[in-house]
Amino acid sequence: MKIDAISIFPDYFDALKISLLGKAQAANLIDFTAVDLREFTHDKHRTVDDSPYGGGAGMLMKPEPWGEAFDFLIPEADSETQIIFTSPAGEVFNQALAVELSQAKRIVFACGRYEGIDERVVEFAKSRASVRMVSIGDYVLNGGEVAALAIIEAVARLIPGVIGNAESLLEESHNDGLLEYPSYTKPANWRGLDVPAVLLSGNHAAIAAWRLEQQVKRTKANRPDLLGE
Ligand code: JCZ
Repeated sequence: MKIDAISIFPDYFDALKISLLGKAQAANLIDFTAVDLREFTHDKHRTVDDSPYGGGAGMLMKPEPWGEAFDFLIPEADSETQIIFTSPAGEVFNQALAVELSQAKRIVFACGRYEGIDERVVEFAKSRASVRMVSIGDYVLNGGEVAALAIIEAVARLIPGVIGNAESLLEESHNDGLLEYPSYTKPANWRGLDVPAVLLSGNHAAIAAWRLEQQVKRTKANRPDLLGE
């Protein structure tokens, strides 16, 4: 999968060189490029912002550098490219969307800053590719880069070969919409805290029942919405 990001802070994406995603790039499973939006300006100060028509607080990203960045990355309409504008006003990201995006041939992330991007950029982007506005949750970040990183990690780990242990993915996928049960490793007693006895019992039916009970208890406490409550 080819992944690009347009940003005034391309260094944010250096994190993708670390760990599994770094290895996935070395193995050519994903090919990531961050482009600096300021490279598509022409004035001495490399200006990317301007004040909003109609008034209001703060600055907006002006459309012209975005248009040139899209011309560079997607010079003609491409039905195999997905453009994602990270935005608190987008549809909320979830695992189902991660699975859908993991099938894409190419994803271009448009990462805004300031109070966001001139809306015509979104309109224009639709003439080059399939466009979605995506939020990673109901809180406000300073820009779209961290949201894009979260989406990239969730999507990339679903690409065959990126995660060494395919079993992990399989186990995640049959969780029946419940949260994970709590897990423990050695030592059996740590700072006076015991691992639940059932996990040391060797009784696999009892362990499975205990884990399911824990999942339901946790889901009720932390995510009643998942139980329709
Ligand atoms: C651009 N501020 C892009 C996305 N879920 C979420 N929260 N905040 C964002 C976000 C904030 C931004 C920009 C300026 C995304």
